[in-house]
Amino acid sequence: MITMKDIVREGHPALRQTAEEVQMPPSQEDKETLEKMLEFLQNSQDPELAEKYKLRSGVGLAAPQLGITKRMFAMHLTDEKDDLYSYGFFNPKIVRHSVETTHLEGGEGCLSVDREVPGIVPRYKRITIEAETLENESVRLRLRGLPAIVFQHELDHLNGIMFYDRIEGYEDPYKKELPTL
Ligand code: SB7
Ligand code: NI
Repeated sequence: MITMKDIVREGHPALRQTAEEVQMPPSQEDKETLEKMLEFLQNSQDPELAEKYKLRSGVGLAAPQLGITKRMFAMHLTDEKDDLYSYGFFNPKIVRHSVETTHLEGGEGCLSVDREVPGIVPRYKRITIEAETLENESVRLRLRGLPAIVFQHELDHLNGIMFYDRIEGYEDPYKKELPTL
């Protein structure tokens, strides 16, 4: 099973790379990785398992966070209506989005970031997405609210973007320094 030691942290190059498309149909190995990612999220939200294995609670996990630069991520959360959004996505993309933006009042966090980074992270309020699922289905979904925010946070990981890159005026302390001459 995946635990916190499998998750790479800031400074790891995988978090700054553009991930590669996953070949369809996915290999058994890619499917198993994505299944384990979804399982990690479920475990991390189970108080007993989280305590037992010292897991930080997460609603999303992208393959680059395991050092795997492939375009796949898992999300597992319920929205304000208690509808469950539990998916493993291959090659996800946003095909349409609102002009209107939203953000989480308390900002965002990341399992690859071991510190609090305060600040507003603007996200599209509504998105239409397309992806291949773990169940080998092509889906087109409309997301809003928290599921839309999480999808955008995870999609950013596939493009080497960290949530704080979107905070106005924030400087990345892990940004590669230019060698001093
Ligand atoms: C707040 C937290 C997340 C997404 C959007 C807002 C997910 C945190 C876990 N991850 O690091 C997933 O990449
Ligand atoms: Ni993250």
